[in-house]
Amino acid sequence: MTSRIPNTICLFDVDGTLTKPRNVVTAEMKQYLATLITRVQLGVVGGSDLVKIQEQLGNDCVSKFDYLFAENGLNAFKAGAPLAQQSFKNFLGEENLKKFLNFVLHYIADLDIPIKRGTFVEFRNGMLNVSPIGRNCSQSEREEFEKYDKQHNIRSTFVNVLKQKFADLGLQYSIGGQISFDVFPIGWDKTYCLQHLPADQYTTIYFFGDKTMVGGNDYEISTHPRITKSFTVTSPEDTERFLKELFP
Ligand code: M1P
Repeated sequence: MTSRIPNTICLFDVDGTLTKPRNVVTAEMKQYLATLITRVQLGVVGGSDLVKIQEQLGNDCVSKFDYLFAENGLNAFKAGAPLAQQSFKNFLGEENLKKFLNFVLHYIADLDIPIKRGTFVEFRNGMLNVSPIGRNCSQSEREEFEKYDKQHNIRSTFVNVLKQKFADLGLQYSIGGQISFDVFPIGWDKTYCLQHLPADQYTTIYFFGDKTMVGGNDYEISTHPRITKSFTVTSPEDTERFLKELFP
């Protein structure tokens, strides 16, 4: 691979970019990327964990790209080998984490909502997921909570309290689903992975993603100053079409 284009890398989102959403990569796309990597460096950045990315891109995917960034780069691989690991727990430290969790659990205990179930906090590697009703509610209970929350702003009020109380912790909050919100450090979106691509070695970075609109999970990286050009794609076929124009 000595004759590859210098200082240049193509970075790909997974869902909707290299694969159809929640699908497995096609044999054709795999073959195309295997050819392309002889000409230019390739990397993947996905929000999912490594297991999920391997389900979509194949068990051998870590060795098929120059860089593979699972969980936006919290779990990073270079040339098939582990490069760096980071976690929410390491970021906050045990003391701050305990204070935060204690406050969250007290707040939920004091919340007067129609029903509560179990698993009020799900501890993930890169974030906490907080649910006032509890994650193991049934589907119908989930839908009821969502309606109740729209009327009573349970989650947004909770988030505002946390923002004030823990303003010094550098956290951001996202109310994306029906029954919970996510808590994670500011900047732990897809731009997180760029720290693993040294600026003097990578002067040209092409990014390909389908959710590049404001609020989409590719937005921050697609507008980052280190991205030379961002391609908004509608499918894996669209990604391949752009690549063939870029690297005829
Ligand atoms: O993808 C949006 C959200 O989906 C789930 O939220 P909920 O269970 O509240 O519907 C969670 O996986 C959450 O982390 C995620 O942001």
